Amino acid sequence: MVSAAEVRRADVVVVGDQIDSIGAGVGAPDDEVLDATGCLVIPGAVDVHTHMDMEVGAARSADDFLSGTLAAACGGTTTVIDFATAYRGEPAAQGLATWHAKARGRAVVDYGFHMTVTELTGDADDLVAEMAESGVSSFKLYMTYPDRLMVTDEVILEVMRAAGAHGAMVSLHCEDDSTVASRRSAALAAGRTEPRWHAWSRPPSAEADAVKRAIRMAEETGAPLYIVHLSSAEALQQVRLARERGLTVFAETCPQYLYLSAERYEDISERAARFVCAPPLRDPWHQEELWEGLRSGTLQVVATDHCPFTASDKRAGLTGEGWRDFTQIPGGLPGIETRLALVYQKVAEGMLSAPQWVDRCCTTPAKLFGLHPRKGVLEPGSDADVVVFDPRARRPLITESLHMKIDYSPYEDVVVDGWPRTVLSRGRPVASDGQSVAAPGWGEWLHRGPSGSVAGI
Ligand code: DUC
Ligand code: ZN
Repeated sequence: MVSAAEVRRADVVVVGDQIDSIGAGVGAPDDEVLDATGCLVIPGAVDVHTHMDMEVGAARSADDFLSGTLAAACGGTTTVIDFATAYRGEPAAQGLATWHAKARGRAVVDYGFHMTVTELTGDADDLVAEMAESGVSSFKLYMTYPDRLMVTDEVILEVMRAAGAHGAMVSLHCEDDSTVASRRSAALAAGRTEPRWHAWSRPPSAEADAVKRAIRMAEETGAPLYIVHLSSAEALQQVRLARERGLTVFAETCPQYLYLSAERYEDISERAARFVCAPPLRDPWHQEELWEGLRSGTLQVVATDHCPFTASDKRAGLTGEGWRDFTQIPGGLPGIETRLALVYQKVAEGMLSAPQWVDRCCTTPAKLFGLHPRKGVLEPGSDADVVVFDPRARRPLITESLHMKIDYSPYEDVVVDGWPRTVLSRGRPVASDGQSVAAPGWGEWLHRGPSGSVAGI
């Protein structure tokens, strides 16, 4: 059994939908037994960054709450937190209701929502209090995408102040939009339309500048800050400096930034567009820095930013009529099914410890987003979300072996040393040997409280 603290030999007794007891020789003679000999038994993984069934221009992320959570289950993820969005002119409660309707009766594992705020029409305290009552204790704000999502620093400061006072978490997409906007215009004016110019228009310095600004605002307001999808060494350095100063700043990275690089944009075929995401993939050397950030604890979480598009959706672009330049390519990559195994790969290679793997993929995300101790740990009283992970199950991450609604895999050339053999969600099998045995609607919505125990993370 692997926890965020240790590896030990133990039996885990599940009664109903919860963990009852853990230890050597616990359990009764007539209990049904799931033999996990030779496997690692870990808490169900928690993915705090997904975009299911999300409209982006004429496109829509390919996985809905059924297919996406089914794929999650097959890959060992038993809790997801998706981003409900209140678009401009829409009350937060309405955005939340829309996302409830997308997920209800479809999700096969438990799920919660963050609230994405795209404007502030009333009092930030009222918004945060209303969402807290509705079970949403985290907010996401964008420092880029001026057309639909970006908010001003004034709005960020107001939401931070209110969130800090209510124990809620503020997540920020950090890319400095003035840099992005001027580089975009320059590239387009010069007729540079290919995907590689997408990466050029969103350089690491734009991410680092925004991270620095975000940290300054968190310091000013005293609110905890969570930086989503950190992708570059320069941004990582800003997080490191802030944490060394004792600020309550957390950051996640994603498998695409750990495994893939900007070389993908050099592909002259249409394949390059499949790797368009924001922030973009970076030069290969950033990957080592990010892994080291995870190992040392400067980065606390691996989440996915799961936002898949099919090859034809990427081709059709945001207009639906074929993209004419990189600004019209829907951004996002699939990842909800492959995260746990891709991070475990570095345990197999000796770079991370097994407890660090569990910590970054299961325990800390649950703690930061108000789900602990119900999720993210195997302890008496926690939900019986259990993964029996077989470290001998080699698996090529090819499209045919995955359940995400995609017709290409970003990790076609990767073979991982380990895959979940059995996955339980609240005591019930939802995946077995990489195949789904889940029931649509089994997943329950999670009414989340304040983040609580973030001290020491
Ligand atoms: N970036 C992406 O690439 N996809 C989804 C949202 C985002 O910010
Ligand atoms: Zn995202």
